[in-house]
Amino acid sequence: MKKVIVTASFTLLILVLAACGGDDNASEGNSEGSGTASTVDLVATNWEFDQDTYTVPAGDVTINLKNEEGHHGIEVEGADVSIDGEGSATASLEPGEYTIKCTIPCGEGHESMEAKLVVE
Ligand SMILES: [Cu+2]
Repeated sequence: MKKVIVTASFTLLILVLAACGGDDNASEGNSEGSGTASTVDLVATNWEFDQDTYTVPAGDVTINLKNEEGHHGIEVEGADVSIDGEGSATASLEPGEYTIKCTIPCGEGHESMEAKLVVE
């Protein structure tokens, strides 16, 4: 019985490897013409973000929030962006400095849980 399982998972592994090998270029071709969209990845823990400052070019910015520890949400002061828990939001941002704040009362460090977003 064990041998069957080992053989099956080995076969699966081969299939996965084969599937990944062929399409390196395929996903590059379908950008939707916006050109300037950029992404900010925030990783939240108790009670800080993984960077003090995030810098992006002006234009459409997609912000992704991941909660690695605890439960946090964010808002970007001065921009129409808020994420409750994990998720993402997209906004068109003018150049300037924005403050990213945690919006969910998450414990003793909540009040100082901030990061800076610099849009250039
Ligand atoms: Cu908080």
